[in-house]
Amino acid sequence: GPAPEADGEARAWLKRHDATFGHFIAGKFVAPASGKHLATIEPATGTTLAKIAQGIAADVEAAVGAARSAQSSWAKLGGHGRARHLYALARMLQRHARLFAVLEAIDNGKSIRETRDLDVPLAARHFLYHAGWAQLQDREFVDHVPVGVIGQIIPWNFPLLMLAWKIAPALATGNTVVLKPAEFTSLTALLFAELAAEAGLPPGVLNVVTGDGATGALLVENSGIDKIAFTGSTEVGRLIRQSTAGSGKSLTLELGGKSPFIVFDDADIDGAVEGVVDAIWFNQGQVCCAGSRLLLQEGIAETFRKRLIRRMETLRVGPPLDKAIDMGAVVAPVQLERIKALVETGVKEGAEKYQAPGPLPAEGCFYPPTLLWNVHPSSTVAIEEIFGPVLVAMTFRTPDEAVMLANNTRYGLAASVWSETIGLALDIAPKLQAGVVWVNATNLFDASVGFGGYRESGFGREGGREGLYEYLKPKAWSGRKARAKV
Ligand code: TXE
Repeated sequence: GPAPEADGEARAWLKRHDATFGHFIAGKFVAPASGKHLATIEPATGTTLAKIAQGIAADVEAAVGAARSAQSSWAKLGGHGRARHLYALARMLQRHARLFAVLEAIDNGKSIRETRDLDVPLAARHFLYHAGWAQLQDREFVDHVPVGVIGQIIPWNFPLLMLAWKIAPALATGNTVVLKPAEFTSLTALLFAELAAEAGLPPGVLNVVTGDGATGALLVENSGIDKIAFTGSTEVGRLIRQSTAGSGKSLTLELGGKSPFIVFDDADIDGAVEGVVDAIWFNQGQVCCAGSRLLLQEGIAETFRKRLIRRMETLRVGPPLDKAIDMGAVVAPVQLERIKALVETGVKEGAEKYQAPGPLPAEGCFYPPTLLWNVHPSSTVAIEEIFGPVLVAMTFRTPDEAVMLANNTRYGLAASVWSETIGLALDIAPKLQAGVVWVNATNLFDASVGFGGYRESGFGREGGREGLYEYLKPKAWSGRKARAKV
């Protein structure tokens, strides 16, 4: 196969920082107030990649203060001025695309093909898209003002892309940000902040405070924050909702999912099999909108199972920098253990287990593409988000039954419908309780489309026009001269 992607530039960047990082506050790295660091592990090898700062209240306070000081001049810069910065951030990502792609692959465990072709270009696209909105802002949004200082907490599955989803709309609309990346994957956020400052982003507009969940909780509780935007687990989302209740802070939550992938008898089966590969084995299944529940109409179930298993035989799991692999490593040992335990439960509760037979690397957090067949809708694995490369399959007879099974979840993030009958697809799509529905497709993301969930998948949207309003406050104003005669 092709040679693995060279990691020299990423290693050199780590070395330049002695593989030890402070927080990024007011335009520069600062040592953590606690003096304490956390190790961040390379999931494919289990070795320590770098040490990141453990943020405490003093760090959060300093970052919020820097964001507060920067906010009014950032807002006064106007839409056009901010657009220039957002374009510069997009160009910065494009210029350093390879460095970001390699660092992300090493830090997260995901494959270089994905970081190179999806994570980094989609992140750049997000800044370009929001630069466009920023330019329209001075005229199109005159009855809106920025929310202010935004605390943003992101997960480890798409570290750079989630950074982009969070900060691009916030900055475009005149807010400043304190970002808390996930403790497993903080490196691309730190690199981004450093290069953003070099690209001329004013100090304090983007601050990065690293640390674990305790640091995140301190950010949520900080009284200088006007809004929290969170992506992560439903459990933590619930805690954040409780702790912001009554505080005057606004909140958006993008949480877990258990999204249905519905295949009707008349679907293009090969297309749908490829769709499944994308839905559940992309990013090791660590995707909030992963199509993790396969619902098959009875007439094609057996054919589908055979073709899917044949396709699984071709999937390769291996080191993230190997360009020939289909799946890299899971993010951390704790996630690997969680996946293993849930699969065991699934089997105990009656599922048949199929796994891709390809070899796994001897070291590191690797788990094979897995199919659990004949899963009962009330089985644990049909209900819980596994957040790994594990697909659970069940069958249905009628379209009504498909809708009922699909909606039989506390989540409501995404859904995917496969049928060659347009009338059937158009009938089913509106009945699905999900914020995003794909027809004969899956896992499509675009900066211009609002993404977000219903029910326990959270509220608020990222991307599109609706995503902008999450970072704007309506402001009705009038004066004597403006008052209309009645
Ligand atoms: O998520 P957490 P974890 C789901 C998925 C996964 C499970 C556990 O099912 O298996 O969650 O993952 C910060 N106050 N998803 O534990 O803890 C944390 O530091 C404020 C789905 O890693 O939610 C990190 O930055 N912040 C999901 C971020 O929250 C807190 C993506 C997310 O971590 C905090 C990730 C607290 N009390 C996990 N506790 C998706 N929907 O995309 C933690 N954090």
